[in-house]
Amino acid sequence: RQGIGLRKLGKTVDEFQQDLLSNLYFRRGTTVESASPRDAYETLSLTVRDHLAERRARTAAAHYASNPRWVYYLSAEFLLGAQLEQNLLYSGTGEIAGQAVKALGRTLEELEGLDVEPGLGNGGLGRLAACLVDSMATRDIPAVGYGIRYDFGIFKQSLSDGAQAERPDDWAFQGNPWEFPAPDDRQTVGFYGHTEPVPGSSTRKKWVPGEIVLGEPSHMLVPGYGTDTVNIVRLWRARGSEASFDLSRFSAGQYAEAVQEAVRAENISKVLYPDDSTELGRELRLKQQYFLVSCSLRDIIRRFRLRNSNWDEFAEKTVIQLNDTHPTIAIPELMRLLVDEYELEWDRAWAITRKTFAYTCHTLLPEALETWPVHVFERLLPRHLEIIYLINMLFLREVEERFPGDNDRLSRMSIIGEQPERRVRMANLAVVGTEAVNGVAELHSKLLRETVLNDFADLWPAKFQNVTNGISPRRFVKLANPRLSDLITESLGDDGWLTDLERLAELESFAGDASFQERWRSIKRANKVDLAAGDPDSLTDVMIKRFHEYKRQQLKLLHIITQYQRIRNDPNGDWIPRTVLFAGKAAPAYHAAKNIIRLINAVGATIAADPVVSPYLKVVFAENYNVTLAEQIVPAADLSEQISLAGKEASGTGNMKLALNGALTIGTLDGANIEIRARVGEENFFLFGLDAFEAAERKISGYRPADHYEQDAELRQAIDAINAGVFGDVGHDVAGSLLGHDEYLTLADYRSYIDCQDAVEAAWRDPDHWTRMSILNTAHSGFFSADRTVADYAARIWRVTPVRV
Ligand code: 26Y
Repeated sequence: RQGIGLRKLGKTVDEFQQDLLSNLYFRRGTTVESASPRDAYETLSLTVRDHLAERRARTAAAHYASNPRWVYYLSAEFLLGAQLEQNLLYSGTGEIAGQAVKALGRTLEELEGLDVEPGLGNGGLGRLAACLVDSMATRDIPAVGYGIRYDFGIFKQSLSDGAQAERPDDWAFQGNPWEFPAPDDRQTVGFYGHTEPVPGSSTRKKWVPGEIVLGEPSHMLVPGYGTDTVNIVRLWRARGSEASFDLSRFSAGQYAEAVQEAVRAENISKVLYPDDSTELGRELRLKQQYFLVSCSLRDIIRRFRLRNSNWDEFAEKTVIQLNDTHPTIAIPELMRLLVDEYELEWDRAWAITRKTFAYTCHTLLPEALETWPVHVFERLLPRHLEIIYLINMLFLREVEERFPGDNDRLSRMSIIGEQPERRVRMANLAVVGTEAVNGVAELHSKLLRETVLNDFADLWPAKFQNVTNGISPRRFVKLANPRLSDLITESLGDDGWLTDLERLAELESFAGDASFQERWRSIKRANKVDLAAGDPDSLTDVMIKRFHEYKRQQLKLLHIITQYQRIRNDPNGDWIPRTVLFAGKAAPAYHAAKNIIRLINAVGATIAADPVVSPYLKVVFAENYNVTLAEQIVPAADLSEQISLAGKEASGTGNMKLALNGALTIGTLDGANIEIRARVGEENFFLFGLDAFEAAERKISGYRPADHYEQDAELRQAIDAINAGVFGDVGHDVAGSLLGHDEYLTLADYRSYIDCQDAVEAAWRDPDHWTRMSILNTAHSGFFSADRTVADYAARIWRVTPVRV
């Protein structure tokens, strides 16, 4: 603290209360008597924030002094989750804050209920970004996350007659106490326009943009756990310049026209695109991407120049991680800045650029690979297209040298695709312009090398790596599951596992202990009571993730219908009560996924109305799945559904959260499921279905879903029930697509899945056996800490060393 010369922040309840009062008076501008709950929430948040801000100031001072190598994590999405509870934990003020707040007539729980999570992401990729910045801070890695401060986050989902309805998410409507605006660091971003030659130079060009937009940053604090480091996530918001307001039109009464330019500018950061994994190719999205990249690179360069002057040091001091291809225009943008603005030679600029970037791929789905029509690019970013052409020409020359005369290879590898129209292939650009490329689970990285990026792996085998994803144990165990956390801490003797998650292996010695098992079960039961989704003694079976056909919620649905029919056919059977809990959003334009949601709710309603089946089977759809809801569901789950078609789910991270909290997985050999199974033990994992190789074979050899329908009576009865209208008139489309193409081999895996669910029930009948398996899942999930993920990136891709504050 001496370093930054501050007075002490409150460390006792009394002092904390003093700080609350001064914040209430001086920053909130109100009094105890007239304070609303919102005032109390804001005041508490500001007071907690001060504790982190003090550490932030010391972190910034330490970083400035050591002029370290920095990691910059560029991501179009950050799903940070609610901030208050996390920041109480990370600042160590939870205890005194609770008491101080109580003395003022409020409770922490009440105020935490007012904390709105910034939904600035769609799903896995956005949440991964949040877990990684958490772990970078925890590991004392100098890092900044860069993203977009969308006015509207991921839409709010509700059900209306069982169908998904969407409402806008104006998340900061009442203000956001966690964010520090930094208007002095605003940047100017150009779009459109044309380029002009620069006399005397063959590579440099002058870009004259046709539109100028301002980027205003604000940042959120990202504290490390158990260390003093506090990093930041810097989020950009688009604004019109002063000149974008047309005063003369306004004076003439043309109010809409007077602001139209400003509105156009501000639309860039207006809303998060709600599509997960399906590329739409809207110009505004490309604008968002360039806006993020342009603001962030200028900020990175500004920060570099605070302590350095030689461009040859740039790549030593900087590594920029691209979270999927969304920020890939950073590659031509850095070239433009170095060549056109800082006047470096092309080859020198290219060497720096290639060494600076690394790229993480999160998909294998062809429809998720971003490509932009050349004409869109040319209009919006004319100079960048020229640079891409030059990068491509030089790159193809390199390929031609290695593989002379192999024209097919050249056209596959080209950054510009020609068929059916000319498009810029962002993944190709990302591979060509980076030092390292990684997938997010072993299988995914292998399939990237062997399929989608095979030609590139031939050319540069050493560039390709795997870094298996991970999750924050602080958020997804400590905060989400306090009961389990307390038991673990008690059993291990200390809470060091929170930053050294492999220590959970020490739980193995308790797995067979009857009284420990009893406590384990009672915690799970209490978590189910809290969740209140169904009978706490029923098997709580959860499928929580975005709705997508490749994830196969429709397969889970076929199992539910089969179970429903079995119970109806044998009402006096020895049935195991089960609560099936779904949660997840479908992209608003993804009709097939929305139909699956409707059918789930229709089936759920039919079952609820059936007195024979409803004692044994309940289907719940929890609306508006987000990080906060995940934190409530995950600790209560008995069974984790990870049933994507093998070869389609890059990794999955919900699978890790659930296993870590003692849910058993029923899953395919896909993504990180494979690594979970390898670690928790195959006897503690319910495996079914085709593997990725078999799935690909099945497709090639002419898959006929009707064969399965014809040969499997239970399957036929389930589909016939849908078509006969047993669940109302919804479901024809779902059944039609299953019997028609069944793109994701749902019917091929049906029998194996049903039989595996029977094995789940057999295991559930023996509570000691089940509990033992549950304990072993937690004990052997330590590998899936994002701290390990970050350590892998740091050692093998970033080559950064920690800086202690
Ligand atoms: C280009 C646009 C349509 C787009 C927008 C969002 C494309 C993709 C996405 C989001 C992708 C995503 O969330 N992918 C998930 O990333 C997780 C973290 O690596 C993986 O665990 C998960 O398997 C993968 O689907």
